[in-house]
Amino acid sequence: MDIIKIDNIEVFASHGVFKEENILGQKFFISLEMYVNTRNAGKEDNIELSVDYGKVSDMAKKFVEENEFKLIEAVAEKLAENLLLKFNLLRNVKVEIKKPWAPIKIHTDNISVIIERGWKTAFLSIGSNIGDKKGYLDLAVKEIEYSEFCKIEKISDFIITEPVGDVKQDDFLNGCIKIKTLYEPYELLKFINGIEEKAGRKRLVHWGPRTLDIDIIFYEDIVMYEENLKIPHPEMENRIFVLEPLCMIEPFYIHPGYMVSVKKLLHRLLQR
Ligand code: PH2
Ligand code: MG
Ligand code: MG
Repeated sequence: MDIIKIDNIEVFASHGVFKEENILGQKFFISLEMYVNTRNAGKEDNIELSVDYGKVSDMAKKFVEENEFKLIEAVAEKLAENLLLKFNLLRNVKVEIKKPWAPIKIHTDNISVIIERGWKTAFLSIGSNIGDKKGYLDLAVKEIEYSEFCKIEKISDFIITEPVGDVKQDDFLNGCIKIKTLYEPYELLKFINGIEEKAGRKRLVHWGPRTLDIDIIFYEDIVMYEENLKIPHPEMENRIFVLEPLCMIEPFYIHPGYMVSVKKLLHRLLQR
């Protein structure tokens, strides 16, 4: 990926754990590596097709000067977030915050924090089998769209599916959504649980009827198997109601545990 790089924007600001630092202020340096596809801007020689480094440096300087944090970790985190939200073509950003005069009792040339943040791809499965099923799925889409930390890239058709599992219940309406998100996996889980709550979801019967269920199917190529969050979704390969809509929007996405495409997983499931 192409990079636009800015080294050592000098600012005078008041970040620090000690109150003397907040009162007196000191020098900081901001360095940025911005991952932007510059192909079109380069071919067309047009600034509108790239990220304007003048605007970025102005914004970064202003942000670091006008806010006050205790930690340079927080300066870096919030600055990265602001840049990713403000500049549409920015996919990823590496931020370094240097604090060369940090008041510690030994001499160093410099102390800094370096972080990399960016828009991550995730796939969500949505389902409903109580009341206004389409209304609930539309609500999920609307809430995700509304969050500045998520951008919807693709939505599958919604399909009617028979309930899977032992509980006798009404048919489901199911779909899949591809998003880009600034949330990390647990933050994304908390966000979608909030939407389920808004839809009046009550957790009465395990695998029972629900107004709205939102599950994380994939998050980049992360494989995690923890008590409260398992990615990829451990049942997805057994569920037509996940694989069929997923195949509509991204048939060749590779399952990072099995290393086969979702199209192949669907094919195998249908042959069982
Ligand atoms: N969700 C379940 C259990 N069974 N069956 C269908 N058809 N669709 C679902 O979304 C579904 C299910 C648990 O999440
Ligand atoms: Mg589920
Ligand atoms: Mg769920």
